[in-house]
Amino acid sequence: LRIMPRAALARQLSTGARPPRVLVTGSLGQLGSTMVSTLRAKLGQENVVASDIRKPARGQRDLGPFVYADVLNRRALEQIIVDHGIDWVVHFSAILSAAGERNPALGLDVNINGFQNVLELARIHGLRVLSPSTMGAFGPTTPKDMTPDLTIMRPNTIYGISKVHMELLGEYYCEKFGVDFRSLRYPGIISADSPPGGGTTDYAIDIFHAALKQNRYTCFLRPETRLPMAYIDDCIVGTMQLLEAPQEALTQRVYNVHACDFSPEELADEVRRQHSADFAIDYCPDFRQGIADTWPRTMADEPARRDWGWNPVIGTTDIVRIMLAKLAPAYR
Ligand code: AKB
Repeated sequence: LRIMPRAALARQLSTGARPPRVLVTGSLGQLGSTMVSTLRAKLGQENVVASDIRKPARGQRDLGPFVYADVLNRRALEQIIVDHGIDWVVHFSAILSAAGERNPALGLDVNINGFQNVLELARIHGLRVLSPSTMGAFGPTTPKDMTPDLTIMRPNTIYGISKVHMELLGEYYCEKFGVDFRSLRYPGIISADSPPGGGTTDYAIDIFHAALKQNRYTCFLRPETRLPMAYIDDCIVGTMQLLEAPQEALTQRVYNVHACDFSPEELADEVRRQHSADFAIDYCPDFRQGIADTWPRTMADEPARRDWGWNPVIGTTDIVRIMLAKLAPAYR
């Protein structure tokens, strides 16, 4: 892949003279707030501009620069990039799988047009772009176990289709224009910090709130539905590693990442073990079952481990322990 002078400059910035200035889109979403605080701890408060189309909660606003940014408005986005001297964009704005099936037009607009705006601005202004992809980019004909990076990708959800478009377009811009595009295919991400937003893996967060609140949960997936998952700390560490990796280390632009995998019945068993033997779960599968059925059960992620050090350390037992401990005070 061609390395543009601007990319070399960005690399130098990451190790030397001044830290890169980073714009995070969708910063009030499930991953955004943790990513922003991690970036700020590393690069300095002023060097990380958080953005969203919502108003930050009280207290969040004082933590550092925050701007309104609608990724569908290219000129307004460009103004932010120019005014703040942005070097890197972490593009988190997206409509997730379940929300995309509820509103396909919105999913297409935000995920495709929003990403195209970011990528085009990256070309014009020489930005590094990290935009996550997902296991949802795989589809019903993809091999389900130890799914490799390169395989059949024929997703049948708006989310999956738009993320395959993102992956391919990012690779095209990298190859053709030298845009430093990077992406990783997230599994379901579990976090206690902010509520999930319209995903198929949300059950693995909802279950903890329900267990603490009423000691029972009705799951929208069938008991045996195994999916790849990761705790947010592993996810953010990995995202930072890929964001900061030297260009030469990257042998590809999109990487699978997998930390652990479990089914709703296995997660419920662990909740019973750690929280309450009486915890009750029943199952009422809805349209999200149809989505989950098209996704991998496990993903192979050797290239991410080899190229930039992906090394998740938090497994299912720890996830349950951490989630219960973090959420418990809110239900006392
Ligand atoms: C979703 O469930 O849509 C997301 C994802 C796997 O990308 N959590």
